Amino acid sequence: MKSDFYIDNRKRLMDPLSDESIVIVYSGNMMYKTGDETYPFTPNRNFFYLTGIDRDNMILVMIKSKQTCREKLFIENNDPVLSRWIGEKLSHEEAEKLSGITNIQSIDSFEKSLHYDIASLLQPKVWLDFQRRGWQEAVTWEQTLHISLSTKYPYITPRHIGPAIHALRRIKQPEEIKLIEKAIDLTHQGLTELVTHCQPGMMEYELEAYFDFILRKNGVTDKAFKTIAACGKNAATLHYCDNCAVSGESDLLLLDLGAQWEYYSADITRTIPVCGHFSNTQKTLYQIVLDTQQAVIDRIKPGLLFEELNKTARKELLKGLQTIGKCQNDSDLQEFYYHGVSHYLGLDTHDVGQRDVLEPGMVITVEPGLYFRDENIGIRIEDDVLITQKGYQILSCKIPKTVNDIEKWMKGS
Ligand SMILES: [Mn+2]
Repeated sequence: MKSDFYIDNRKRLMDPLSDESIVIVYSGNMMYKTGDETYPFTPNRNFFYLTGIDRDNMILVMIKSKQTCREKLFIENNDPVLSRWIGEKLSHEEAEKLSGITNIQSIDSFEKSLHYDIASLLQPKVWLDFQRRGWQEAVTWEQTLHISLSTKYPYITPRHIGPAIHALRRIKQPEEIKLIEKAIDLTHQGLTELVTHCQPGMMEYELEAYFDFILRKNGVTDKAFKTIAACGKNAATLHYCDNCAVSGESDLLLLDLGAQWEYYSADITRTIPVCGHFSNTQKTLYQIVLDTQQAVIDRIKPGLLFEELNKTARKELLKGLQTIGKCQNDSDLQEFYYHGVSHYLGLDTHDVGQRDVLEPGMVITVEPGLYFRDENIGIRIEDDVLITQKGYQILSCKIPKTVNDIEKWMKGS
């Protein structure tokens, strides 16, 4: 991705903010694991969206004053001794090239610089990214800064910048859609490797390994989320990812997986028969899910309420289950279907932003499912769909999903 993309994102974020705004976004900390191990670092996606940099402990500061915007990026200094162990830190030149920010400073001067910026404004408004998943989560860097600010500058009340960045991230630019398509293509290749090696008696993790091999071979550094390779009854657990059971001859195998490419996610689900062909019962149930998915996709166009997608999915699944006598009314459906049908897709797999009205440039998943715990069956079919001016484009349309196409795909044709 060129730095122009990030320059434009910063501009679009700052333009609507009032004069004397200071926006501060942190890239994130390395998370401690055990002993002297840390978890692999992944950047705060809002920081990445504004800078294109995926290193820890960096601070982006943007100050709007007299209708002009100044930008600074604070980064760690290189340590010649440490660099022999863990490599060089990002240089000022590299940081500038990636982000398009020309004012790069040492992180040691952040506090001094912030005081100067605050003191230079009459009524400074400070914006921080206060993203929080739950009450129990650890105190974040932003909250620590908030406490310091409130103590030292009691007239400042920091506000939450997250929603404004999320609103921008909902609409994908053409270059972002290309990266999602790349992630989908790699996911397709990995899936093909998996399904063509699938044999009864294999462990779920063995099947997963075929997918992983193709991703890694193509330079993928991380997956969009933990792969779900779930046989039989495991598929009825929505986020099953132990992947440690043996696949049975008559099982369906649910595969919910995705590559990540330059931090953009693919999110695909296919359900295949382990032995290579669907039984008649499996076909009937599978077809209900597939028809439902098509009915939901058919409705996609700008202006449609997100909630309409869920309503359509429920209506179609219910209709299908009524014809085979498994359901009477909508309240019975809860037994067999218990999740939403769509979410946004992007820098996060369950991407950010209000789920209200569909607009061109959004990318959503469409993923109806049916789960029959008593019969050891879970079926879900998921595609990634771009909202266009006129309607939609299925970005993952090349990945087989009809009964016939899946059986052919598994044979390697
Ligand atoms: Mn999904």
